[in-house]
Amino acid sequence: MKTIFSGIQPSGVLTLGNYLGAMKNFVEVQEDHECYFCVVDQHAITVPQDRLELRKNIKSLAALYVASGIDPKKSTIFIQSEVPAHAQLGWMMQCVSYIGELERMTQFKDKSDGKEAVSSALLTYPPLMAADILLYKTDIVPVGEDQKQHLELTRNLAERFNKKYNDIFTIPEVKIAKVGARIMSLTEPTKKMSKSNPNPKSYVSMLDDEKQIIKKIKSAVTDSDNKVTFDIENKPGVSNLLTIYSLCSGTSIPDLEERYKDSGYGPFKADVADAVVQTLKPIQERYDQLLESGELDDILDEGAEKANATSFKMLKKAEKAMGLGRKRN
Ligand code: ATP
Ligand code: LTN
Repeated sequence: MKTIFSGIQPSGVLTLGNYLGAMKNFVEVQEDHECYFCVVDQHAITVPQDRLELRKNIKSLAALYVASGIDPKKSTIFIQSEVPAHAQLGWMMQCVSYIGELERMTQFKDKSDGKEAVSSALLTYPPLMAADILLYKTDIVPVGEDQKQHLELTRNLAERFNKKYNDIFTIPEVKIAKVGARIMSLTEPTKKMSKSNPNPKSYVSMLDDEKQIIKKIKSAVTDSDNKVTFDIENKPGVSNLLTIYSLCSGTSIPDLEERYKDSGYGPFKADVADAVVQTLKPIQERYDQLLESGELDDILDEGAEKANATSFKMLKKAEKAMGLGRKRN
């Protein structure tokens, strides 16, 4: 059975973009793969975080994994900082990375652009992500479009390590959804929807209530031509809503175009909002139950135990390959 690993940062409440681009796909693949889904809190601290907010977001993300349908009996759900091998191998992967290749990462450029105090970890974030993946002999990494470049780098680092030291790492493949890999902002549809965007109108949070969802979708930026057609170049806002609607309802985009060809944006937006509400409602109900019970802590304890056992073995192999520590007789 092939192994899957993916991670999401607890850097805010998850958005519909995270759900449609990442989490929804995790649920589908767990049936026939060995899966590890991680709350990557050590990645989140590469930019400043309020400690109490971070604590809350970590639990919230773990609960959303489970509420969305990731079954702890089938998949391992855990928190990155509870499995020390990640930071340990992360350091070793930094030692095989070059500053030049890290500076070329778009996410680094975007997140550091115009800022005065940029943490060095924002630059060395990709070697830690490589460690996350390589510790579990991962074959496939399902992510949104924005992570493609980091995955390419992970493959390069793994190949470099294998060549230089010992052939121990599995080279992972990236898996990007055909539709939904890049859900766009509701206020600026040429930018991706992001949970760390300071404007809450730009995204639908997975925990928004019905009223908020309707309001945000109704005020989503479109254009003045009032025709529901899919055209990313010229109609990014409408195309984004069509993508969201299609993924939430299971109806294809051409079928939706046909259905709304004579109606304007008003009725279309009302139905998009309804489809989003219907998608998120059951997840939110399960989420509330989980946070009220002790079930989540048990799931995370068990997940950390399993992830620690697996990752420790690979960490030791990597240390041996690099010559760290002592040889024991
Ligand atoms: P941040 O804004 O804090 O950088 P983010 O919202 O971009 O966070 P991540 O934690 O970086 O979210 O990403 C988690 C997963 O969700 C990744 O697989 C990422 O590719 C995917 N993802 C993030 N935003 C979108 C989006 N707008 N559309 C589709 N997938 C997305
Ligand atoms: N960099 C990713 C989060 C992330 C991840 C990973 C994704 C950290 N480690 C390992 C897949 C596999 C992001 O910002 N979305």
